[in-house]
Amino acid sequence: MFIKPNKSLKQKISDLAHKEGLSDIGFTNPKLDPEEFKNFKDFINKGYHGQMYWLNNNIGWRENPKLMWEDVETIIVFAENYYKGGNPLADINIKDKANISIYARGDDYHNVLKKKLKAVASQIIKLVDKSEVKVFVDTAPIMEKNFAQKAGIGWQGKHTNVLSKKLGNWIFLGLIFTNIKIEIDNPEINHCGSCSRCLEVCPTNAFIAPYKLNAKKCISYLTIEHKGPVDIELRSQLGNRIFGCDDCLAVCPWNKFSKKSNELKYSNNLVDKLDLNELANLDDFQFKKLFRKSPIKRIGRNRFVRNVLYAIGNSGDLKFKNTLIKLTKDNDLTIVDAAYWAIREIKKNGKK
Ligand code: B12
Ligand code: SF4
Ligand code: SF4
Repeated sequence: MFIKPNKSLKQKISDLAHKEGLSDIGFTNPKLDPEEFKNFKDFINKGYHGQMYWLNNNIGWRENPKLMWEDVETIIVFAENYYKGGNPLADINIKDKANISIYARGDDYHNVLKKKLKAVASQIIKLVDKSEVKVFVDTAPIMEKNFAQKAGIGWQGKHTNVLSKKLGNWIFLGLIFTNIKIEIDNPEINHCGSCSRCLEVCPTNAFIAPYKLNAKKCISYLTIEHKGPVDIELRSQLGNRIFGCDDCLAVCPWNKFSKKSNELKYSNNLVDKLDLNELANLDDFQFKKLFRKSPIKRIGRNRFVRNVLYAIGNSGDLKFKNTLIKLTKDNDLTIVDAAYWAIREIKKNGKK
C-alpha cells in the first residue's frame, strides 16, 4: 500500500508513542545495509553465537524483512528507557549477595514494552484505511539494533549496543512493521570516537575487537543462554553476576545523559540484593513464584541455581557450606558439578 509521505501522520504516531511513555521513536525503510548482514554471518560462521542456534533460523528474514512480510514498507523503531538511577555496578563487590543485571530487576520488558507497542499499533490502524501492523520486541529474527541506527534512534557502540546522545545506553528496542509508507528519518552517526572504556572493563575479555563480541565469553550469554556447565576458566570471572551483566554498559560516558525511567514496572526491585543462600535453596515451585513477572523465569530453576552456585564459589565464604553439601545431591547433574566446584573454590580461596 502506498500513501504519500505524510508529516502529520508521522507526528500523530510520535504523539501516540509519547502518550504511552516511550522515550524515542524513529522511522526507516526495511532495507538492511548488506555490510551488516555480512557481519552477522561472519559472527555465526565463527561460532561466536555458542548455543544460540536459533540465531541461525530464518536467516533470510534478517537480511531482508520483506521475506518475512512482503508488504512491509516502514519500520517504526521505539526506544524504552529502563534506567533506574544510581550505580548499576554498586552490588558487584558484595560477594555474598546476588548481582542481577538492572534490566531484569523489575517486570519483564518483553511484556511491558509489547503492551505499549500494541496500544500504539492499534491506533495506527485506525488512522489509515487498510493499514496493517506487526509488533516485535526482541524475539523475532530482525536486526533490531541496525534498524534503530537507521531510524536515527542512536548508534551501535563499540560494546555492540545502541546508545543515544539523549538517553545513554539503558534502552530497550521495540519495532512496529507497517504497510504504510512513511517518510523516513536520517540514520544516526557513530559518536564513540577514541573511547574504549567498554572494551577494557569486560571481565571475560569477550570483545574480539571494537564492535565485535564473542558471545560465548559474555557473562550475559553464560548466565542466561548457555545450558549445562560453564567452562571452568570462565566461572571465577562471573563473580556474583547471576543473571546478565552490565559492566560494559555502565562505564559508557554517554550515560551522563541518562534519566530515570518513568516506567515504574522496571524499578519494582523485586529482586534487589537477594541472598545467595536463599536463592540456592529455591525449589522449582518457589523459583517460578518469585520470578513470575521477571525475565529470569525463562531460564528455569536449574540453570538459575547453577549460576548461584558459581557466585557462592566466588564468594569464598564458608557460611554456605551446608547448602553446598545439600546441592551435591541434587537431581540436576550440572547443579551437582557446580556445588562440588564451589566447595573446591571455597576450600582453595575461602575465608574461614
Ligand atoms: C543475541 C542477543 C544477545 C546475545 C549476543 C549479544 C550481541 N552483541 O548481539 C547476548 C546473550 C550476549 C546478549 C546480551 C545482551 N543483550 Co541482547 N540481544 C540479542 C538479540 C536477540 C539478537 C542480537 C543479534 O542479532 N546479535 C548478533 C550479533 C552478530 O550482532 P552484533 O553484536 O550487534 O553484531 C554487529 C556488530 O558486530 C557489527 N560489526 C561487526 N564488525 C564491525 C566493525 C565495525 C567497524 C562496525 C562499526 C560494526 C561492526 O555488525 C554486526 C551486525 O550488525 C537482540 C534482539 C534482536 N532481535 O536484535 C537482543 C538485544 C541486542 N539485547 C539487548 C540487551 C539489553 C542485552 C544486554 C544489555 C542484557 C544484559 N544486561 O545482560 C546484554 C548486552 C551484552 C553486549 N555487550 O552486547 C537489547 C539491546 C538494546 C540496545 N540498546 O541496543 C536487544 C536489542 C533486545 C531489545 N529488543 O531491547 N544479547
Ligand atoms: S555484558 Fe559483561 S561480559 Fe558481556 S561484553 Fe559486556 S562487560 Fe563483557
Ligand atoms: S563506552 Fe565508549 S566506546 Fe563503548 S559504547 Fe560508550 S562511547 Fe562507545
